[in-house]
Amino acid sequence: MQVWDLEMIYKSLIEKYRKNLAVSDKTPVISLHEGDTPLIPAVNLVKEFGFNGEIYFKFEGMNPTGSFKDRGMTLAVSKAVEAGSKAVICASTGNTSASAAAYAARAGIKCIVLIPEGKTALGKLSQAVIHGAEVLEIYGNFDDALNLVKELSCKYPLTLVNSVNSFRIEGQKTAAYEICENLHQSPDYQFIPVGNAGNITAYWKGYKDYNKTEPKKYALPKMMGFQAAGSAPIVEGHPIAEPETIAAAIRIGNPASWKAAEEARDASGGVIDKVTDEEILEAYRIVAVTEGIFCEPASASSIAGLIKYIRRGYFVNIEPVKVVCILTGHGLKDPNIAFVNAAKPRKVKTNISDIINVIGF
Ligand code: AN7
Repeated sequence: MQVWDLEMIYKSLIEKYRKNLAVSDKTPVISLHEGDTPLIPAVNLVKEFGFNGEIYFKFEGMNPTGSFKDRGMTLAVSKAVEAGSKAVICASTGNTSASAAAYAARAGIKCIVLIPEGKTALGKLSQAVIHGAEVLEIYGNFDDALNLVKELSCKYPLTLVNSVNSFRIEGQKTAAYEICENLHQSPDYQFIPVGNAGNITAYWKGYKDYNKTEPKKYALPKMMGFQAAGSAPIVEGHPIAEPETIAAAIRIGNPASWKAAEEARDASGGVIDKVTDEEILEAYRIVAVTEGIFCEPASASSIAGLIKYIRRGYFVNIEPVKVVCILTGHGLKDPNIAFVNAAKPRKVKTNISDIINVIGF
């Protein structure tokens, strides 16, 4: 099969949503076949919690580099190349750097990433280095790194590909389109992790686009964002100087899209709330064990938020609802966390009776 046949079968995210994105015939499409991720009904979770309605997981871990960042990166890097850029730069807790490195490699341009020292999951770091990015660990946190790359991209010919680059948000809004296409309506509630707050902003934008289509069948969902308790600036109402959480991807103390996230919350009648590391890890295990879905801890904050609100009785005495939980990244990004939070493999002798003894049959 020739490559052009493959291009006919698969439409890149940019091709699929061309009319909704700021691209022209002159935009080179840098794609790794991102998007079109599964919307998985959480049938077991619904049973386990006796939930009054439907729960779906939008599993963004199925994107080519294993996170939702690819939706924004395909557009940001394509536009960078169109503008003649020879290098992209970003700050990252891990997933942005993995995605930027891959798309820059595909485009044949340089990628420079600044990450907080010692806090990046090995899976993400390994992606950035193998794609040939220049990876700089700074003695500071994500917020320090973001300030530095903003300044560097102003002073040098480096295109910033963090979500302050509006093409990132534009690309990421397509996930909301896919949900509406799959459900033939919008969900009533969307639960989503909040770190730098770009993604909640992007989804809100996507739902608003769909809400404008005629005939009217796409209402606006309530946006339910969740920060980790030790890194919850929007919930606390002030920046957190030294954010902490086991969910390193959302260890962010001063989100770039703070205002836009509040706008999404308020205009939708939703909430931005926090969940503890214990609640995040519980949700991380529950979704793995009951649904067979392995997401990373930051992603599990959306499920932790949903479980917290179910237990609190938030959905009692209302009509059955449709809920979508965004699982932003794949669990394989950070296998160490899984090992610390699950039963260890057991060693047995090489014979049947010992094996039967151990498994208890
Ligand atoms: C798995 O990679 O900020 O609220 O630098 O990796 O749009 O920031 C990652 C964030 C949620 C939060 N889930 O999304 C980065 C970075 C996962 C993530 C978020 C991130 P935003």
